[in-house]
Amino acid sequence: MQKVFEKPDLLLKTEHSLCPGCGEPVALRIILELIQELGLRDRTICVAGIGCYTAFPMIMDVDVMQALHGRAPSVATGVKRVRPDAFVFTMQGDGDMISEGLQEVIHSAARGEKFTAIVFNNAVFGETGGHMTAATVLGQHTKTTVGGRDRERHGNPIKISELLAQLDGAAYVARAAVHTPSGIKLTKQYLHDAFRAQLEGKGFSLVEILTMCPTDWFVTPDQGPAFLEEKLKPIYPLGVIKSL
Ligand SMILES: Cc1ncc(C[n+]2csc(CCOP(=O)(O)OP(=O)(O)O)c2C)c(N)n1
Ligand code: SF4
Repeated sequence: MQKVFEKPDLLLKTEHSLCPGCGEPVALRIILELIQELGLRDRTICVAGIGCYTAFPMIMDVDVMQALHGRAPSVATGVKRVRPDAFVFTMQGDGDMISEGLQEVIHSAARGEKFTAIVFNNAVFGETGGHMTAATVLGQHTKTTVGGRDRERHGNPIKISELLAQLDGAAYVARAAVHTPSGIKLTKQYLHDAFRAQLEGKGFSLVEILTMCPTDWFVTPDQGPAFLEEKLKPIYPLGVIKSL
């Protein structure tokens, strides 16, 4: 039988410790495929935040620095400034970037730091058990918004891509999702364009990737894509928000 698809070499093994139906391993695979296809492996440095994706460095064959919760953009700033020849990307969750480290990413984008920020937005603090983040959508039931997120009580969700796209230092900003095959293809295209923006020295780039978290959405793994489509996508529309 002819082999038509295989894992990228940079993915050391296909087993992982994340939940069945999680979207984050899908996003990781695309990132590693692109790094391999663009021949960036030897100059890549990833700065990882803290969340379920913190398990990924064990299975990715690229250099990774671990940052404190929310601080990855500041660490990436330092890495890129001392190694301008390196290809640098951050890997954060919405809890890490939008709740705990919002000022870090805003200032990095405003300064036009030349790394690519990647945020896996599943609208919850996944690893610690499914609490509300700044990206939790109104009405969403989490461990800390038991009756659903309420505008008066908990405030409105922050749309990180739209927020950062306003800043002059941001060269490329897009939002993608990995809940369908066409979404996965588009995610790869947006990541490619963000990586290019960095390689051409245009400025800060961000790709927000909506990812499934069936465990903390209290649905079964097979219901994750529909939940993302119905609850998250209307609030977080997909597409390129800025491209200089
Ligand atoms: C300063 C600090 N506060 C809280 C924590 C606990 N903590 C670890 S992982 C995590 C949740 C991460 O959520 P997110 O970044 O959205 O990623 P996910 O787990 O959903 O992939 C939290 C709150 C921590 N490690 N450091
Ligand atoms: S808790 Fe959510 S984000 Fe974490 S591994 Fe499970 S499905 Fe993925």
